[in-house]
Amino acid sequence: MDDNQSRTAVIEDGRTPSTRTVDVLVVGAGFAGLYAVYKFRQLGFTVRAFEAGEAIGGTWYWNRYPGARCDVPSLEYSYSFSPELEQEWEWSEFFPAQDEIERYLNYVADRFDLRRDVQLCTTVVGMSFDECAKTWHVDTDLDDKWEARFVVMATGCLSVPVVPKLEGMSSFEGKVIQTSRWPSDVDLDGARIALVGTGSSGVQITPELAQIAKHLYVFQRSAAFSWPSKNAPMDPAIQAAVKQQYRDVRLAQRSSPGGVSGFGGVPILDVPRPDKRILAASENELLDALDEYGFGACRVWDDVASDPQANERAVELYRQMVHRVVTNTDTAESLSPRGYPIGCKRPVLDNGYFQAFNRDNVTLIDLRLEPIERVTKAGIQTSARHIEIDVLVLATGFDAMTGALTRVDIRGPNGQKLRDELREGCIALLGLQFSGYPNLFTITGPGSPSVLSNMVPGIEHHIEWISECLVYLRERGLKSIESTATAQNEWAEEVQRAAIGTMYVADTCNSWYLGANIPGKKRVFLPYIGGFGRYVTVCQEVVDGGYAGFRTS
Ligand code: NA7
Repeated sequence: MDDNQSRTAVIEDGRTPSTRTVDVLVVGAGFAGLYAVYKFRQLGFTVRAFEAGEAIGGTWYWNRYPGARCDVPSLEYSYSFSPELEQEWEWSEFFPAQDEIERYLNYVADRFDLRRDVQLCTTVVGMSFDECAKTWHVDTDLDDKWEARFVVMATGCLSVPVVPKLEGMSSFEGKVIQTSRWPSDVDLDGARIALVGTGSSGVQITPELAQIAKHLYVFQRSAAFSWPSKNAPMDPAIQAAVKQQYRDVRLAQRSSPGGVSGFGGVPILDVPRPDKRILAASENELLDALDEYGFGACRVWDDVASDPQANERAVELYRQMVHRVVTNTDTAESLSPRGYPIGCKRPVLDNGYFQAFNRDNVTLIDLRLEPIERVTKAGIQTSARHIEIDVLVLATGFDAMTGALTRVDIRGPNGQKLRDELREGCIALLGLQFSGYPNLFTITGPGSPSVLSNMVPGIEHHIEWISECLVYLRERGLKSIESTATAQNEWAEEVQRAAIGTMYVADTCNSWYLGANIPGKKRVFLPYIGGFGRYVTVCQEVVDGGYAGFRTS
């Protein structure tokens, strides 16, 4: 970083001509990778981002399935680093759809001339740290070699899809499409479609597929908790008002529990603040709440989040609401969640999910009653029948938070592999850095609020923290920084402690936050739930303490 030009020249002059050098190598070109390029470049570091996709956008490039939409208000799910950008960009809907976010990111890339430092269609496959040179050696699938003093993994939290092992899948003669790898040129009009998976992706795509399919079969393993998103076209008055007070909005985000300021409103939260106990409520009060707030009724009581008995009472209310909406009693019963609490998995926001099951061309297959035996060349054989289909859509989730890190062969100075440590449930100090892997940073990694808060402020905060750290090192002539094992372990304990008593870690809860959707993945609660605001304070205290918990050299 001190004199990159001459280092590059020396290297190209003789020893390893194909090795190229930058100060900071970034993996990924979504929200995080793009801002990293902007920020590090602005501070005078040379930077190169590698992106496996054919275009920028990360999550919002890959997840182009019909109905894909963010569950954070658009005015808040946006960069804060440029006041000009904040004013220029006009959001068209309250919750932004995939294509609008992708357009936004492309606009940002052009607006700040970021593309020249982003290399597309390139997968980083491995990296090892040279202790003497304090440098990472990085390999890509193009067989080119890079050296970088610092590596920033901007690889996303939900970027490695889970492909279920369904017997006979290779014999299927129709199309198989993963929602997170949705092709741009597919036409499903009039097709017989099987959809497997009813998390956010499955719930969002169901009403869309229902409108075009000859018949849609939704294969459900667990019933989802989903709430009507109440999405609407952007109100110009709200957009103008938020733009006028964007600095306050951003400050409020950084001190809030979830990285959302609430300026401009959040329609889904249009219920009174929970301040009463559901266990103390009468049957009439419950019914009144259901009449008034519908699916939102279960959010009105404050003991639901912490008391399993109260939670079950709220789930029962939720089930009653499903029965009110879905006309077929058996289908409604299958769509009614059982066996795990509200607040265990990420809540889903939908746009007519339950209503879709009232259509004649939509059938729910409850896998608890009718499991899949195998996929055949023409369809799916369940324990009860053979269903002929043309297309199999998989909305079966991701190896969340650590999947993209374990896919790269990352080796520390002694040859130790990060993927082995992640398998054991290792959590990064502040979700930013793993002990034993100097100069390697993770954006919104395990141990940070990450997926529990608004990702964009979380990403910006991490990149700004890392940039400040790199400047600190540069100003002092230091070449490396590494979290200590002690500090990392203490933080990992704090991350687990913070989740105790929440439904996220209830005995009956099996979610991707806990790695429970991946066979063999250690059950550890990966994100930090102590609140984004509190986390920002902790990170600042570490800096103020001269990078307490980190070792520099
Ligand atoms: P999720 O939320 O992990 O959902 C995956 C769904 O796929 C879920 O319903 C799973 O059932 C189901 N699944 C997974 N494997 C199978 C098999 N083998 N058979 C049947 N069903 C299966 O992923 P999404 O993509 O929907 O959402 C991920 C996040 O993206 C979301 O939380 C938002 O933050 C955005 P299960 O519940 O495990 O029984």
